[in-house]
Amino acid sequence: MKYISETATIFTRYDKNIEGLQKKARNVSEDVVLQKLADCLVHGNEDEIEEIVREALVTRDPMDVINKGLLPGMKEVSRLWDEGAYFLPQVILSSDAMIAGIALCEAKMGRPVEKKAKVVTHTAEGDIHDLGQVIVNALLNAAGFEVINLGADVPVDEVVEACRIHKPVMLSGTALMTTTMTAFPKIAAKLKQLNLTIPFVCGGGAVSEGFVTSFELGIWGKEASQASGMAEDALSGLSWTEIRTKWNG
Ligand code: B12
Repeated sequence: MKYISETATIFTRYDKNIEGLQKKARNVSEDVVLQKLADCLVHGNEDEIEEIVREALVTRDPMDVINKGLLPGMKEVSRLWDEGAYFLPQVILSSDAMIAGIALCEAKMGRPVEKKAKVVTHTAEGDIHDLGQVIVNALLNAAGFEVINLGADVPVDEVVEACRIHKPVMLSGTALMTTTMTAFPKIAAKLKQLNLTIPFVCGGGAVSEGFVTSFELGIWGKEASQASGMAEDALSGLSWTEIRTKWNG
């Protein structure tokens, strides 16, 4: 019978490993408070994040808090995941902290009483990665658009039906997986069949410009910050082809 002589490596405290890796997270800002915010996100500390976001919002613009603190922090989380350092539990904690932080920024931005026009937003069928969509929602709201938020994992027909009912100036889609982004051309084809030529801005880590511009109505959204500018263009009467020409290469 064989006996194992070295047992030290059999049981691994992943939480202890992660403590070390978190210390290796890169600094993302020279602003002490924004750095504290990014660190808090990397540690997935939902309890503390609210206090730090409130502190940051005292003297900073909510957009800066999102773009210079929360987003770079989440990029570090993505990097740790890509390097195999983080597992699902850590990423879930970080994304919950991110959502809590964005909600506070959104509340601070305030919402104009009169809405300019409707924009339908969704995350693709089968996909629960909704952080990009949450940011897009916050920015569109802040820019005065009425956001019809369908949430995540939305069936193709539900998206099409929402467009038929609400007649939005723009449709937004987010997909983080190669398996789910295939919903976008299906939605676009169904909209075309109904003669609903709504500019359909598709973003999310999985989608590329080449993919999105390969189907009619599709416009590639690289950064969430483009969403309100694109919606303004749609509101001013630019067609999906004109918006694509303006924003895509
Ligand atoms: C966070 C995360 C999760 C979280 C999601 C929490 C949430 N509420 O979103 C949790 C832990 C739940 C999760 C689960 C899973 N995940 Co995950 N996850 C990630 C991770 C680490 C970060 C993604 C993220 O949120 N990025 C930050 C956001 C802000 O980026 P974004 O959405 O792309 O948005 C930006 C732009 O694209 C743009 N944008 C987006 N939408 C729009 C719209 C408009 C209009 C505009 C203008 C712009 C725009 O603006 C934003 C920036 O400004 C990535 C790794 C990575 N490197 O990306 C993996 C990743 C996406 N996950 C992956 C996988 C496989 C999964 C799981 C299947 C794992 C599992 N085995 O269970 C499940 C998915 C279950 C499902 N059915 O969806 C894979 C996908 C692989 C692929 N290409 O198909 C990735 C790439 C990891 C990897 N390298 O393998 N995940």
